[in-house]
Amino acid sequence: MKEMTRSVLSPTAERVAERVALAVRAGLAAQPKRLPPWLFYDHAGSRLFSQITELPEYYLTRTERSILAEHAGAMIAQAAQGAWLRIAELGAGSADKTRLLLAAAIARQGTVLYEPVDVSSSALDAAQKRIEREIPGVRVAQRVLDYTHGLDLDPPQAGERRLVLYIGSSVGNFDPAEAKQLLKGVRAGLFAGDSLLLGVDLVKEDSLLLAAYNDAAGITAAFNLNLLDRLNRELGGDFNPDAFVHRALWNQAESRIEMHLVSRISQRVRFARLHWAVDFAAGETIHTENSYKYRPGQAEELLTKAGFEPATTWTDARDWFAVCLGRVE
Ligand code: AVI
Repeated sequence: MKEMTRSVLSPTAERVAERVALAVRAGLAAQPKRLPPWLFYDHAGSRLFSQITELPEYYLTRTERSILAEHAGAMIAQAAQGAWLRIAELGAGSADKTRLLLAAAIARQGTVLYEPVDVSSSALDAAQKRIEREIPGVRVAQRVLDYTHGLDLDPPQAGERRLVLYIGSSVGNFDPAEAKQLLKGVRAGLFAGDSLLLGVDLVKEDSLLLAAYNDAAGITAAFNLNLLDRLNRELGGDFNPDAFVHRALWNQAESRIEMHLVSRISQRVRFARLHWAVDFAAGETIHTENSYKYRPGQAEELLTKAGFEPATTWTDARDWFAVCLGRVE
C-alpha cells in the first residue's frame, strides 16, 4: 500500500508528503505538542482561510485593504523613486489587496511585472490566471521557491527597482527571531534602491483580538480542525475531529494570539502511513499557530534589524494595522 501510494505521487507531491510526515513526527513527539501553521493550507484550509478574511470579526484583511486603498499611490511612488518598478509578492497573491498596488503601479508606469513567490506552483498558476484575467497591463512571472529560506531572484535590470510585498500580517505567524531571519534572507536577495512593504497587525483590546480568532460562525474553529482531516487523509491518521476542540488565547507576555487543538479525552491516534501512534491526555493541546501582534515602532525595529532602512509607516484611523516601507540603502 505504501509503495502504491508512492508510485502515483509526482516528485513535488512526494516532497510535500515527506515534509508533512517530518513535521508531524517532530511536532507530535515534542512536549508540548505542536504543528506548524503551514499545514493549514491544503485545498479545504485555503478556502476556509479565504472565508475567514471576510468575517465581521476578522478585521485584519479589511483594515489593511483600507490602508492600501488610501495610500497605494504614495507607496508605489516612494518605492519607485522615479525608476520602473517590478513588484514581487511573498505568497501567491493576496487578491484584491495586491490588485490595489498593481493598479497604482500601472497608473504610474503603464504596465507592471508581477512576480508572485511561492513553494506551490499550483497556487502560483491560480494566482497568475486570476491576476491576468482581472488586471490588464500586468505581466506575471512566477517564482517557485521557498522564501523562508532566502529570496533568490534575478537582479532587476538597469533603471528598474523591485518592491517586495509581504502583507497580510503573514510575518506575524513567525516568532521574532524567525521573522528577523526571514527578512534578513529577503534583504540578502535585494539590491540598493529596492524595498519591502510589510503589513503587521497591531496590539489592541484583548476582546477584539480574541474575537478575530474565535468567530461566532465557527469558521476559524473549522480552519484549525481541518488540520486533523488533512493528517487523516495524507498520513492515514485516525483522528476523530469531534474529540478535539478549537481554542484561541491571547498570550500577553509574548504579544501573540495562540491557536490550539485541545483533546477532549485521553486517546491514542494512529498514523498508518508512518507506522506510528501518539497518545493524548484529556485536556492536552496541540499548539497550531502563533499570530504576533506588534506595538507601534516594533515593525520598524524589525526592518532595521533585518538590514532595511524604515522609510514610511501607514496606519488606519484606529491604529489597528500598520503597513511599513523599508528600503535597501
Ligand atoms: C495568515 N495569517 C496571517 C492569519 C493570522 O491571522 O495569523 C492566519 C489565521 N489564523 C487564524 N485566522 C487567520
